[in-house]
Amino acid sequence: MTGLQGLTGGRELVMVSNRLPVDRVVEADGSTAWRTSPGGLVTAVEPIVEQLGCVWVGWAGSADEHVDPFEIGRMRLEPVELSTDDVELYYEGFSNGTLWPLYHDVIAPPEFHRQWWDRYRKVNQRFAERVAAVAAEGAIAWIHDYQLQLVPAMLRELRPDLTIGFFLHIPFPPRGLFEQLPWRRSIISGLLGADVIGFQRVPDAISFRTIADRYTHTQALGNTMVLPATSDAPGRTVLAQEFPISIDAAAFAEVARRPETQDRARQIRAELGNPKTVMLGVDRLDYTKGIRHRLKAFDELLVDDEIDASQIVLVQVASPSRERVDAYRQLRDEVEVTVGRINGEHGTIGHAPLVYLHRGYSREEMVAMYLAADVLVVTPLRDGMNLVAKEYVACREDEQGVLILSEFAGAADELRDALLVNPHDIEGLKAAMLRAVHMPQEEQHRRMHGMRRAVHDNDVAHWASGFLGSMTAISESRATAHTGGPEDGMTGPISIVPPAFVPRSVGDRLRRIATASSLLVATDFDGTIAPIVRRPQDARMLPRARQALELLNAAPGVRVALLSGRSLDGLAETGTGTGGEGWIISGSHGSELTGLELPGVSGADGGAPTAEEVDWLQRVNRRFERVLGGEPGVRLERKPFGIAVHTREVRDPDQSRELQAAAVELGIAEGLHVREGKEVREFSVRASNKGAVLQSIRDALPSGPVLFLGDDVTDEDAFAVLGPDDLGIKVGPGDTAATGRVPDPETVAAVLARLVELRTGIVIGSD
Ligand code: ADQ
Repeated sequence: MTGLQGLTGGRELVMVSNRLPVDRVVEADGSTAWRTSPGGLVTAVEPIVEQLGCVWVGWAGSADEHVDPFEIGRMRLEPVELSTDDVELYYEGFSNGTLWPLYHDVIAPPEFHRQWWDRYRKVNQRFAERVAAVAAEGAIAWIHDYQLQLVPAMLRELRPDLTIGFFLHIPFPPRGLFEQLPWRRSIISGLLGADVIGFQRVPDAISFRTIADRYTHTQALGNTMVLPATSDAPGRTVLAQEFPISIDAAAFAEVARRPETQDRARQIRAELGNPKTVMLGVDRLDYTKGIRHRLKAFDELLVDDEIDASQIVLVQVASPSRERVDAYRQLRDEVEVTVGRINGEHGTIGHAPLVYLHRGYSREEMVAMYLAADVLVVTPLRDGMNLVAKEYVACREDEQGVLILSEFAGAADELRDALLVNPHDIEGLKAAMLRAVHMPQEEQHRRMHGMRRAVHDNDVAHWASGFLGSMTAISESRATAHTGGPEDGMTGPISIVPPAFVPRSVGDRLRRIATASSLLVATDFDGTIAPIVRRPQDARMLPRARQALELLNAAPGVRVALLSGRSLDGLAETGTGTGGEGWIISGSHGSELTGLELPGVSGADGGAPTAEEVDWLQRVNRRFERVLGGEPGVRLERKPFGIAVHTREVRDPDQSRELQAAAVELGIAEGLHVREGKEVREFSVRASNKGAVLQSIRDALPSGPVLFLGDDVTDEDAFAVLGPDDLGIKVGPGDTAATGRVPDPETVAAVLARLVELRTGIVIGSD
């Protein structure tokens, strides 16, 4: 894994989690040592801190014990002490007896006790104080998981100089469940102390924003929550969105490639009696993981003689977890009785169809097990992500093996080529197990190939850079504000934080392109120079951005281009004009163009769709109108080459997503090109994109660097065509090919104003 170094902009990184990422082990000679502890959080985060170095604040794992700070590799560990009562009330009680079941679809009934809550608050305060005491000036504090949801606000109170991020590793519940929590308002306010709040899946983030909207005085603008100023705190913004976590896929693949790992995998199969099929389950022994359902399906297949007990083995690795919590003790008893019963009924002296392992293993042994397994069965009833599924895929360089995956795991969003199951549907689960056992190698190959690409493209470095990148963009804006950087003079008083200062990293690169003899300044419209608003027709370009673009276009050697997904007519609706100021304007994702003659791209008054395209469009419009036209909140926008389905005004986020999915199905059935945007799905009869049109525009102009700014996924096509001398600036969070990032349209306006100043010497004030 490479490329993380620049991510914190030289600031200290402080990780905060309930447990430190290490366990203390007693060696054979009686001495003690620290070993990395198993678990999702550690697996994901370890490779990041190995590269970046960090301070890590957390509990060392044993109650009533004081442990001095110590160092391992590039980590300085700062233990927080917990008493026996703290463990019982804050950890086993409120964290694992209230929040864990509540956030996992109430699979077990959550208990609400005021005493637990009271201790949760106190322990969170202790964590916040500890971080406040050890963090360097201006550090980035990254707080993890449900045990510490109050820490962001508590820490902000103590250390307003820090940039604070929070990542929730487990699901965030739907509103109907979260509202049961007597302390719901406090939890939301606690989280809103962060600058960035990350969730595993889109529905988690949507649910949080909806609830925050309802219970606090915040307003959601897309992924950003706007907190108004109060008498003792300035207004500020909080980014709340999904950042799906992943693994260090290359590191798993490397272990899998080692000859000794492959030998061990063969040995494991031999130890199991070389059965025809090895199935594997790997989970913390937790009631959310669907182990009971898995065993039930396996048992029924054996009872019905659908699988042959002598030809198959299910290896269930169940790592010990929360053994002092009642629900976990009961689960362990139940699983162990079931395993004994199944083996008693179907085993022979030399062969047991179920192998149950209740202990932790090294990374090498885990990988050997993944390689030995023909089928991995992952059946949680609810799971934030599930890294085991991704690890299995990362290890299977042979592109063999079948993954059965619950649709209720976050990983199901990316691993679409798995055999997706609803674990509550035992018949469906049995069918999937049978399919897996009999799946032809060709099909295994096809599915594994797709999944491997997903895991490698979105590895943990992507996750970390998305999350840290968002925090750093905010932190850089602040640092410039505090130290009065060179851009200071061009911005006026600003009431909302982060203020529109040009991040230093972007400022340096702007300086490089500003003096080129020819310069193309190209920008997206919505979300980039015009803030996102609920009704698309209400969007307006920020006056400061407009003024800057007009000055740039008037400057010798500079051309300004606007590249929008909107049609040219749709842009005109926003008062942007269609080239009156001499700008190059491209609409409909590159299908329309005005202000420059290009072959193959239609102008505002020429190059209309062909007769065939017109017929196609009419049919498409009729179908979309019939299927989606009557849905409340859906807006259909006819475009010269297609149709856009806007769902921003659909009130229920679940329904909005379903409608988007329905639109995509319809579009695919009609053979249209589909493009995903923020709460919009666009369909076009022509394949065009912003990258292609940007390339054509630059080819038609004198050669020189290009500045491109954009916020949406559709802008990635344009970032992708930029070269090393160009500058791409992504607005807001999310994966990107752009090399620069700013948090919001106000900062885009500041960037453009800065460019005007560098190029022309004219200083534009703030709006
Ligand atoms: P977990 O519930 O712990 O994590 P998961 O994502 O599956 O679940 O991670 C488990 C990790 O522990 C994997 O890396 C696995 O290899 C390792 N592991 C499991 N059993 C082991 C054993 N016996 N020996 C050694 N290693 C073992 C929480 C959330 C998840 C989310 C992660 C990360 O519940 O939904 O994916 O955090 O955000």
